[in-house]
Amino acid sequence: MSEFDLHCFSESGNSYKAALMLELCGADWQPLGVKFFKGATRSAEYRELNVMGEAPVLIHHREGSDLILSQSGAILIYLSRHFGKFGHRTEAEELEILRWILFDNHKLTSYTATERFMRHFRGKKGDPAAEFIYGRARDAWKVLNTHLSGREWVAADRATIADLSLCGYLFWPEQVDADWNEFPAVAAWLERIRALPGWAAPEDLMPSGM
Ligand SMILES: N[C@@H](CCC(=O)N[C@@H](CS)C(=O)NCC(=O)O)C(=O)O
Repeated sequence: MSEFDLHCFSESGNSYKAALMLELCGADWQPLGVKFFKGATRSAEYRELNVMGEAPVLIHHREGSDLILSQSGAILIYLSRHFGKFGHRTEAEELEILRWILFDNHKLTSYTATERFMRHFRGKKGDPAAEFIYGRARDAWKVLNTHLSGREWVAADRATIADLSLCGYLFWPEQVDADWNEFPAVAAWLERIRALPGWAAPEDLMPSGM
């Protein structure tokens, strides 16, 4: 049995955040595929595991009691504490990391994942609601690009879980309809993340949810 199980699927950037962290930390982990596109997260069994009906869900098999945790931000914080990697060194860094994880969950990932789902997976390009959400995603990419201009990493002088959270959907430029040439600081930052030892693409870490 692996030390960590991750309920996840390869099309899920939120799952990817946790999977990438596990991989970069050299964890003993295995993906447990969620057939999201067949409605698996809506089943009673899955809601028993996670009342929110979302992937990812991390299970840490520990002596005595297993930990079951959802929400990629909470999972990243837990894993960074557990492995002593990609975390903060000062209180200011801790708050800066949290600030960017909250921005990611509220603005960057939420709009990017939703416009990708509607426009790429559901073919709703041109639909006013989808275009509105796409505009909001682009606004969040602009914020990230401005922040990263003149700096290498989001929240510290090295990669942290803030970077791993924000990049969750950004290695699919065609699917999210982004031309990173328009956002050069984001493009350079994605290349820095790609160069981290152990980096792997979502499809290399997790099975498809189709
Ligand atoms: N804020 C959550 C978002 C998780 C999320 O929305 N996961 C998607 C897959 S990427 C999901 O399972 N959605 C199911 C649903 O919304 O019904 C996180 O960061 O883990």
